[in-house]
Amino acid sequence: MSKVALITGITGQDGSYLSELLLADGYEVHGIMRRASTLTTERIDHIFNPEDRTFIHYGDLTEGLDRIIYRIKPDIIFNLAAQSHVWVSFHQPVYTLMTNTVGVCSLLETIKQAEQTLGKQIRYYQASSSEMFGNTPTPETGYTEDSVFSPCSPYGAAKLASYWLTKTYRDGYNMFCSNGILFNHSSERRGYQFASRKITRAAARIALGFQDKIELGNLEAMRDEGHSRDYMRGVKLIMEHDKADDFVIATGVTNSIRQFGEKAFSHFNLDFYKYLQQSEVLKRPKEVPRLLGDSTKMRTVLGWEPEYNFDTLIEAMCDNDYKIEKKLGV
Ligand code: NDP
Ligand code: GDR
Repeated sequence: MSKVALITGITGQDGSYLSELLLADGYEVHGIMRRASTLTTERIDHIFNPEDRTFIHYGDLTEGLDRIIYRIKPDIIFNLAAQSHVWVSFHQPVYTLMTNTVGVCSLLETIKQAEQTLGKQIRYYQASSSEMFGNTPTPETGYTEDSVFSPCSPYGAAKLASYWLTKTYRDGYNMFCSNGILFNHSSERRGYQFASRKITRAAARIALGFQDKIELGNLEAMRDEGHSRDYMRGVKLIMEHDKADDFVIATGVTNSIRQFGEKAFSHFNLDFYKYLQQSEVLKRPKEVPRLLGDSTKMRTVLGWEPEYNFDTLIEAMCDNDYKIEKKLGV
């Protein structure tokens, strides 16, 4: 019989890649999706077919997940849903905490009760973030699972509370609850509001003559950026491991947003600085200056290796955006 997986945040970047990996491995995949006034299933339309082990349920992290869990009786839950935008978290801090922390706590509590009622173990994955390291000085070889946390945004603080809740339920109730501490990852499916995708899309549009400038905030922040598909392979390994634990997933290389911009624009033989406008509004009250991850534990314990690097990630994103924007033609 197929294992039953439930994914919150299935309409997001990571949810779509994870669904593909789980389906390829024989899982029955259920996803939770919010009602929206516009279509949000673009990333998963190609895989969802209720006649073939894939199901969508309307729900929200803050309400009603118990009904779905009792109905589908999952073996494993991947909690990827979040208000995932750091800049937005400064503008909507209470909402961010309601979703990213209170939502997580009520989900863990529901799982605890459901394990007893249903008489089975339900594995739980928490999408933790490198934003939790915040202002902790970056170790030479990168942050590890043992580094000190020092978040500096409502998003980072909310994710850190949920990281601790996940550990608390693991240690306190002997539940299978694991944290993946994932560093930045983008892809051809990255949301357009994040710096990486905003840059590759703008570069493609400028190359096509559809746009004439790009507005960005802080260019000096450094990020360790990988590809979402590689990272979701890692998440699956974390959850199929024989014991619940916490793992850092990162490439081990860091670059500034400035370097990302230069590389993406040079992919189209464009000079980044000719089109750049700097905006104060896009800056944050507090910024994480330099993120670099050390994923030695992932590599040695679980045998994980990323396939993409900084250059191949940017190439893939630029080529994909060029294709999309050319087809749109405006
Ligand atoms: P996305 O922003 O692409 O996706 C977020 C998903 O969460 C969407 O499906 C969104 O639904 C859903 N969602 C948001 N709020 C709620 C809610 N209240 N109830 C139910 N669903 C909700 O993020 P990613 O796929 O990039 O990231 C996945 C997770 O990993 C997030 O938790 C993020 O914080 C975390 N993370 C991401 C990293 C990255 O670099 N990508 C790094 C470290 C952690 P909708 O489509 O309706 O908006
Ligand atoms: P981040 O990603 O905050 O690292 O969170 P984001 O792409 O939003 O910012 C990266 C860096 O770029 C700078 N920046 C801009 N950012 C955005 N969004 N828009 C701009 O116009 C812009 N100009 C400059 C930012 O100041 C920042 O330094 C991502 C999310 O996926 C989180 O969910 C995840 O937890 C972390 O990565 C790890």
